[in-house]
Amino acid sequence: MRSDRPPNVVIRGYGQYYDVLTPEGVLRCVVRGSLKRERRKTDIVAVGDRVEVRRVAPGEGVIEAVAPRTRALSRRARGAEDAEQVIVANLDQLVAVFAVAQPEPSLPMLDRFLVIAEAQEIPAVVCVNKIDLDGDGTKRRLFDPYRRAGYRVVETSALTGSGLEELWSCLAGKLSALAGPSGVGKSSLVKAFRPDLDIRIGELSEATGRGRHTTTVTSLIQLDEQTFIADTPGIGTLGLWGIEAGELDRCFPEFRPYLGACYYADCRHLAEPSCAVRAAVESGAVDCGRYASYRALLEQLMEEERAEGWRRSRR
Ligand SMILES: Nc1nc2c(ncn2[C@@H]2O[C@H](COP(=O)(O)OP(=O)(O)O)[C@@H](O)[C@H]2O)c(=O)[nH]1
Ligand SMILES: [Mg+2]
Ligand SMILES: [Zn+2]
Repeated sequence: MRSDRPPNVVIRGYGQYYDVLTPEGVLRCVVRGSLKRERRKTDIVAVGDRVEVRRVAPGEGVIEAVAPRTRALSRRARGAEDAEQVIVANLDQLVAVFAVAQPEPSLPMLDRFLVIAEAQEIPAVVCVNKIDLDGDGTKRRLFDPYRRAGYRVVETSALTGSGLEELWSCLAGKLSALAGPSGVGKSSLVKAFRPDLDIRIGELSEATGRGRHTTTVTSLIQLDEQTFIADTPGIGTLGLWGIEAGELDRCFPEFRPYLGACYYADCRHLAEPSCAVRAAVESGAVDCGRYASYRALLEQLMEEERAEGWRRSRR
């Protein structure tokens, strides 16, 4: 693909149609027939893909080719027989947004997002918003374990503008997905960078606002020529699919220095003797809240694996 001009980026998908941002504006595109006939274990085109398009009419085009993806955030089935469903292609990082208050932060949910990012090898950043509600500075301390685990933690207030420069330095030139519960200020942060856009503040996402299952639509918001935010209501519903119980420990970066040191090579760090991870928790080197999340997620994965083994045995 030519690199002497800004590439065309898929910013939204609607069934068979994709909106592609080109230097000449947005084109509503279909996918070339011969591309569709290639058998692939992944979506042919996804939001975030860099593509070659041919304009066929004003505002309309055909996607002729798709550049190889650097990485993708996807829904994966555990079995290799099912294709993955790409949520965002070429994602540079996941930004997990939580508030110090209103709503109170759910650290187990943060841990889940971080595990999903680690498992899919997507760099993750934590954004702690609404620091204007943390007058005495105590609530933001809740996020210290994440700094110690090696994550970048950016403190912001979309209300006062505090920390927005640091957040910008972390977003600039990248495609980032914002993930976080509703009400933490994701839309407000995006609006702070693009006040001209019609971004709704204080609205429930479609997925939670309606009492039924809705297909989650991902779209890209352009902050500047090379900076994009993926508005992905779907991340909240991402299961831990595709993660095996035995690889969960690696998804906690601060556990990694200890992983070779347990007595049993396949130690799950529960009740096994001479467990280096548990020893690190007891000495305070590993945060006990993070370890509690590990146990809860492991429990869930082992439960899923048991259920799956049972289903398979009945086939
Ligand atoms: N105090 C305070 N309120 C904020 C901040 N950012 C957003 N809000 C408010 O929090 C509510 C939810 O914001 P919104 O951006 O819609 O959150 P989203 O659901 O994550 O997109 C709105 O009433 C915002 O005005 C902040 O930094 N400080
Ligand atoms: Mg919002
Ligand atoms: Zn262990």
